[in-house]
Amino acid sequence: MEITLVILKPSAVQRGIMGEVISRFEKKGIQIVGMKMVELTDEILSEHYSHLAEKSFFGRIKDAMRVSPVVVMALKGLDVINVVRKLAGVTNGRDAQPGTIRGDYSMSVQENIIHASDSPQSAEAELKRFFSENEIFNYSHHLLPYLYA
Ligand code: YYY
Ligand code: MG
Repeated sequence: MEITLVILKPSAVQRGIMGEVISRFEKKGIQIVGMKMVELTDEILSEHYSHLAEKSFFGRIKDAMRVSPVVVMALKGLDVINVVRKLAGVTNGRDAQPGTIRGDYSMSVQENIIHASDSPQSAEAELKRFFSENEIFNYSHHLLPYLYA
């Protein structure tokens, strides 16, 4: 089992689609093992988007993540890092396939509804960045035998 980090960005909060997006993960059979609303700081965003520090839009995307609080989620499942990236769709909402979260809800690159970890290494670092150990829960998921049968 893997755990991945998802952020419901200000675009999800402002548009009032947090519930719909969370619902997609639940219906897929992904277990929510951590979830909270937080205001992100410029410091934590500089770390989170450090791979984009040289880009001209670095300041702009950090500001966009501070327009409102966000919801950070820890999601657990088999191969869940990959599965959630597929559910998210490609970065640009206009290119993302219909049926994906970005494909269904976004017409933008910046305002693309969710962040999702892109590898086991980034999932590990990102979960540590946004959650303390006691905020990630281990509980039995009664549907597990059916979900993965
Ligand atoms: O992992 P993913 O979110 O799909 O894309 P990244 O390349 O890691 O970029 C992070 C974030 O930055 C992206 O979700 C939107 C924003 N962004 C942008 O506003 N303009 C770009 N040209 C590239 C990325
Ligand atoms: Mg990324």
